[in-house]
Amino acid sequence: MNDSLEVIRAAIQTHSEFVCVAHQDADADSLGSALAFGEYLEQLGKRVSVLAPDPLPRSLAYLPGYSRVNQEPGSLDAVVAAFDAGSPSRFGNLRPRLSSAPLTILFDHHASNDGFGDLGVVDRQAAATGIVVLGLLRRWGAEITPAMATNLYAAVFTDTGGFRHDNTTAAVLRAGAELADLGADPAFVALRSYKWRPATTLRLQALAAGAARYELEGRLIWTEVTQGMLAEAGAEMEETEGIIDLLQSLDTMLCAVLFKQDGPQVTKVSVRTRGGLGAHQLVAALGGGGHFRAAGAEVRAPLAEVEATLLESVRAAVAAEAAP
Ligand SMILES: [Mn+2]
Repeated sequence: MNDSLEVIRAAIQTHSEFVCVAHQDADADSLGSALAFGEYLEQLGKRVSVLAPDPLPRSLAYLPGYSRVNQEPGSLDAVVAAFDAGSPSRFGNLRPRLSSAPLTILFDHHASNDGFGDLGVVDRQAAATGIVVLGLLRRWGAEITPAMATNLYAAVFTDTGGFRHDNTTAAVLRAGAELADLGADPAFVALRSYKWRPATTLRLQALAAGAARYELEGRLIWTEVTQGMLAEAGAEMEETEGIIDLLQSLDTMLCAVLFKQDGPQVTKVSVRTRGGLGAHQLVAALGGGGHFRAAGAEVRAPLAEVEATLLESVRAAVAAEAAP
């Protein structure tokens, strides 16, 4: 779904109140894009609230404007601008706001995007939703403040894994440079994104890495985070963020899978791939989605059941792939 930018701009001009919404388990791409776009709307004289589903990750507290998130619910007549999700199911406790809003505008880059929303810009080639938003703000001649630049830089930086994933193109690096010129501090964003872990997170990472299984000559690596491991580390579920990065650093891996026991009947899955395996295809049978290299799912079933189901199909897919 790609509506003309003029149609979207006209829709923005005719409304006075907006709610900018990040997705469940918000990341810097989703929340940074929502905060930057919210600031742009305020430049236009709009009333703006920025919302994120509970729980809002504390690790994003460095994003400018974080303290305003979820402070003002906004009116039910407000237009909803939604960021960085391919399906309305990704908005957790805020999902009813999307269906009741007079107008929903979606900004996204997921390969699995199902075209929800009344209006939207979905660029499946974009490395981040932050790139989509930056493109709009440029086209519309917005004044990009240092706070907006920092939010968009954090969006682009983290959705490229710190400019390391294969979506790190020359154009993405130029966008990073442009945002640095506009006031983003690359060293500060890098510090807070990848070098700023509480001890509980390190302990949890050690437990999860220690429990990792290596299969098919290391082409498949997977592990789990159980409620017991969280208790042992003194950690919250949001601290699982970096574990999939540990798994996917394995030299031999074609597929890395992390299973998270969110509750007795709720299991979350993260998948990363190399080579010809599409991560979003591997999680499709679980109702999940995402990108070619990174995808996830949330399943209403116990941990052991989800592990058994997904690992069976993943083993078959990995076994059919040539070694890297
Ligand atoms: Mn994203």
